[in-house]
Amino acid sequence: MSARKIHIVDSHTGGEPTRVVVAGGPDLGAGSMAERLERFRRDFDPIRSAVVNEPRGNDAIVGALLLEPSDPTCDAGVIFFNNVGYLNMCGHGTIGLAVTLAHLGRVSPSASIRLDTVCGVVEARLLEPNRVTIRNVASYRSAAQVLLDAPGIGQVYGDIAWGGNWFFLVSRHGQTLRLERLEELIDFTWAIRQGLEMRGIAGGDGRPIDHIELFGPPTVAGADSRNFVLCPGKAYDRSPCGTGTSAKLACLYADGKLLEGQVWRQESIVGSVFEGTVAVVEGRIYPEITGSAYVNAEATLILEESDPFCYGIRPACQTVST
Ligand code: PYC
Repeated sequence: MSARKIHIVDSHTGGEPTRVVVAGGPDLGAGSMAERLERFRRDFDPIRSAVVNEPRGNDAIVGALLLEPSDPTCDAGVIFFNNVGYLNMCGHGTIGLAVTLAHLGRVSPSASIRLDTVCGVVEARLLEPNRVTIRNVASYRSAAQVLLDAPGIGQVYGDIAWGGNWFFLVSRHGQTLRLERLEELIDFTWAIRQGLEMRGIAGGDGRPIDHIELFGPPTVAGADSRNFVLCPGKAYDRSPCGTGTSAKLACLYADGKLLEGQVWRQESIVGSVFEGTVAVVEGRIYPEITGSAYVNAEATLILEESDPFCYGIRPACQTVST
């Protein structure tokens, strides 16, 4: 049988990688983006793993499968995925996708693009070849200052907010947010994640809270805050996290600490910065996030069935002998 070939373009947004599948991905047929995501999960999950996991990728990469939109007002559709599954939305990935489409000459370097995502339409405006503003889906806080007793770390309070994914946002945690403390920060946030699961604390729509976000003082001039974001597969976000910053903006707005149009500069754990504002339309909060992305590779992945790790290194592969 001949090998499957998948053409990808890699970029990073504030240090966080995005791998756009531009050709050779799975045929998910017609239907809404949510229906196609379910088809991806059910019938083609090994391809997700092959694209982002080792030995071709790594835990931090977010994949973006480029598709025809199901919403006719959109220019393209996209399904985001990671080392362990699928994302509803991805802010850094949307910025990376817009820069990638410009790099490929599929849109002009000053284009405005409407993207059909699993959780709604997201707009991306290219300001410069590498700089993009996205208007995210409506974001909101579903619960404020929820008390959590987490294994090994005790009590923490966090807000629960939606920014295209569900986040638990913690400001009082006693942690110093420095890259040198990566292992401690991962352990701490993973304990929060486990605590949320153990205690059945979920997002406003009952779905799991699979992103944890800590906030601390900024280190970059002009930034308002620094964050550390733990992603669902235990990787940390190198960027300030587009959906996480959206969730933060929704909380700040709800607390009266951010006005419509006022700029919030969110620094990441590696020192990259997103600028965020909110627009309020009919009472709903639409975050706008601006960041920079750079294309850094184009490649063809080869999926050769005789390769014992053809579909990536996953827990189920651990018993495969080479
Ligand atoms: O930028 O929204 C984001 C994101 C989610 C997970 C990793 N990055």
